[in-house]
Amino acid sequence: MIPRLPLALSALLLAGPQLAGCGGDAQPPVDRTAGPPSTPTTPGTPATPSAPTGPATTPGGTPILSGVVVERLPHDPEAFTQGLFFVNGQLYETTGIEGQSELRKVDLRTGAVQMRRGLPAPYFGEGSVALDGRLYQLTWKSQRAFVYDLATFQPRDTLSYTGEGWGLTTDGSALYMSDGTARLRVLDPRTFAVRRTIDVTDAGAPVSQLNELEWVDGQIYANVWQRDQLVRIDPATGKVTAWIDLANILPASQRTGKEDVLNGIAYDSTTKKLYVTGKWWNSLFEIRPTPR
Ligand SMILES: [Ca+2]
Repeated sequence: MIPRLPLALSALLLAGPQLAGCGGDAQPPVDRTAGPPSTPTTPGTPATPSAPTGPATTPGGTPILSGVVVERLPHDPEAFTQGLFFVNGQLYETTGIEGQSELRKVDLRTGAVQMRRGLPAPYFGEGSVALDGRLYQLTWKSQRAFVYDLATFQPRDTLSYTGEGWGLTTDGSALYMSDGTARLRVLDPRTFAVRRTIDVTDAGAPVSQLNELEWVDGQIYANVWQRDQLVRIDPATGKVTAWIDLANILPASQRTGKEDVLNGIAYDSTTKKLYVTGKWWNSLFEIRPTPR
């Protein structure tokens, strides 16, 4: 916690509406203040945005952590990242856009694609995760999930669901799926039957636009679409237990203007390192959520 100095208080008031965690109609992100998400970030934003500064909580009292950058690694700027995860220290990624969607096995250190498989049109690839040697890939609006052999990327199964498919993660037993709303589905990995749902709220208000997901030591981390912040969710209650601020993690001076939004969270349980990237970003960042 930080003392309520005048500077800290004014930062808190300024940040309040963006961090209140309302639904999709809320004013988004820090990015929106500068224009569309693909444009460079606001002039005058802090030179070291990932430093642990700023308000320590939202107006509703939820902790805000800073995502301090530990290491910056290469990422394919042609990857419209939709899903990102590790299995035994190996990084995997799924990408989107109709006609360009892929499954990828990726070298963490170099960003090189070691194995790939395209998903043909009309499918628009979305989130992904692996469980028990099966790689699951969602599609945006086709209501189909494709299942592949993780080792070979050979197709194994096709499952169906209602609504849109956005993000996917696993606790090692069930799958957790987002669809752009504030509700996560807990799915049977063999059938995609819905075991239960989780309504995600922050200080009582729904947090919608939940996108890419990651299970990290019993908590779910989620990208909030078009925000430069992650939420950390208690899967038992759906309550947001922290915001992780990644505002301008990709510095404006290093953007080409093509970059879309932050998306992609992967936790390597073998090293206990947490990584994030974005759609068409040229970098993958190891971050450490740090209290302010
Ligand atoms: Ca993930």
